[in-house]
Amino acid sequence: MYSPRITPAWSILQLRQSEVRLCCLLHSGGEDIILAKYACISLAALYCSLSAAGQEQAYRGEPFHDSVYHGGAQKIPGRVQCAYYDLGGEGVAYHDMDAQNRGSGGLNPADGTYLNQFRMDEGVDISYTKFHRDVQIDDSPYNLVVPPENQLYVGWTEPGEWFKITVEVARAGRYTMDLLYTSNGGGTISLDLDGKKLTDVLEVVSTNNDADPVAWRQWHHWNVMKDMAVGALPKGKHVLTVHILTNGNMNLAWLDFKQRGPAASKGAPEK
Ligand SMILES: [Ca+2]
Ligand SMILES: [Ca+2]
Repeated sequence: MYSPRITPAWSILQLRQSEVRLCCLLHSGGEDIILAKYACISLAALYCSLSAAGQEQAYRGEPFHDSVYHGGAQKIPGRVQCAYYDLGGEGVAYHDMDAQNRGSGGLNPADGTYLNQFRMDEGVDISYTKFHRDVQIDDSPYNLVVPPENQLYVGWTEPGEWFKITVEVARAGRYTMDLLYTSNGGGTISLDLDGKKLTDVLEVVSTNNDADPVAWRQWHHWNVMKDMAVGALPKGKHVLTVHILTNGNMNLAWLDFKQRGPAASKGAPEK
């Protein structure tokens, strides 16, 4: 069966049980001569064609940039900063459960400083690591790994939320990632690449510690999960989506991508 590429020039003439009859009017020699072209296409093929067309035009986000960061798409291999998720807003570059930024401009009052006001008008909830306070926050002895000071991170995560990050992959290959995070009670995340599943469900191990006498600090016990499975990444510019799947209550700072082998693993040794 002839399967034309479906463009706005085609219109549906007739809908049958499992196929549609299409018509495309072609102008030839000015407006006087109009040629009609007909085709039949199965409903399944029509669905695939429309889905592909939808995906081609879908993404309207762009790499994050501001007065401090103007490096464009974040680089892989390397550390991908979660707080530098793409520009584009709710429903395009991210989905957050509420429009308020509960970190920037909230917990961290708008005081004119870069860190307190970082992306404060966006729904994704962002904060940064704080050291040397009267009550230790992100430099407490309950850390498993000491994070950098003033490290921006995506917090107040809830199941169903996601954010997209445009990345530039220097070399095709198989990758793993290290994750700098906290997790009050454990949770799961997953990654998509260009709208398609990249990873299985990734378990984020709890950093809760009953020995900590300060209840709210359960959200500030930092750790790095090493070598989380990612899989094959193709060379070039791509859009990564981070999904919060279950439990939430995670703070996600960076994803450090490391190449572990060539794209096709035909007996090549692990590096
Ligand atoms: Ca929010
Ligand atoms: Ca949130």
